[in-house]
Amino acid sequence: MSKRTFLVVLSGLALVGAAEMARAAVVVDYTAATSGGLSPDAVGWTRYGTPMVHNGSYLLQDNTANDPNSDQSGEYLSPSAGAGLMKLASGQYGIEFRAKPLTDVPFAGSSHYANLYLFWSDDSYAYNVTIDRDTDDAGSGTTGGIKYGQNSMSDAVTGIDWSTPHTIFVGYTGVSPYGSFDFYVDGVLKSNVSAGSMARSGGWPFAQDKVDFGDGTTGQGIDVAAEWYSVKIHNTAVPEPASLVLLGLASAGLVLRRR
Ligand SMILES: [Ca+2]
Ligand SMILES: [Ca+2]
Ligand SMILES: [Ca+2]
Repeated sequence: MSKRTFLVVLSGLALVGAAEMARAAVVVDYTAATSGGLSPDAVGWTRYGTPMVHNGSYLLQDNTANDPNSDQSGEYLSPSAGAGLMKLASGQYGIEFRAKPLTDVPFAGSSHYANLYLFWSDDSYAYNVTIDRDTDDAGSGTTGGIKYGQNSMSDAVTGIDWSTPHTIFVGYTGVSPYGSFDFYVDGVLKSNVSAGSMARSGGWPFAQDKVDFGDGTTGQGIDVAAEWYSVKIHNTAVPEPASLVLLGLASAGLVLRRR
């Protein structure tokens, strides 16, 4: 290719990169490490139930320690990400969280999923995912994943070693009639689940265009523990395109240098 064509291509890449950077945004962000030691309810989120403990770099949800003989709940609901962001069949957004489950969520009853979960709603349905330390509930393992559902739980992702925290991104792409969710682990696409499979009937206005996280149940005889590092809402269905951003910057640098 000619030098001129080469420069035009590079300029185009730089523009694409710049446009992507401008378009992609985190619209709701709670990150424990940069919160100044403040819990979510001190920065605009709504708390329900037992507070989590801010441990410097994470929030500790430990309702196993909070009265071992009874079951607590404690969760935080975000501010709005903007009315209409979460729209069935046409919206585009991402729920991102970084966490580490310290105990397993076994599936033995219809409320267990909510002991360690995220919950959000579009204009038509609600969705929830559970952070699952041990996929087969055998007790000792740390290889788990992300599940969805309530009366029955299904695997969205398996094979996650939860001995360390991981960043999960659940990106929604709205296409008629339901669209689907892409599941990323540490920026790598792992699976795609139809939104119709995850949808819970009825709109849930309290969580529309918001995300709720933590422990949402006092029932059924278990409590679990987890570290929560961050919870965010993005206005795109893909994680921050780090490679594209770098490409854009590199291209811009090359173009500038060649002028
Ligand atoms: Ca308890
Ligand atoms: Ca609980
Ligand atoms: Ca489990």
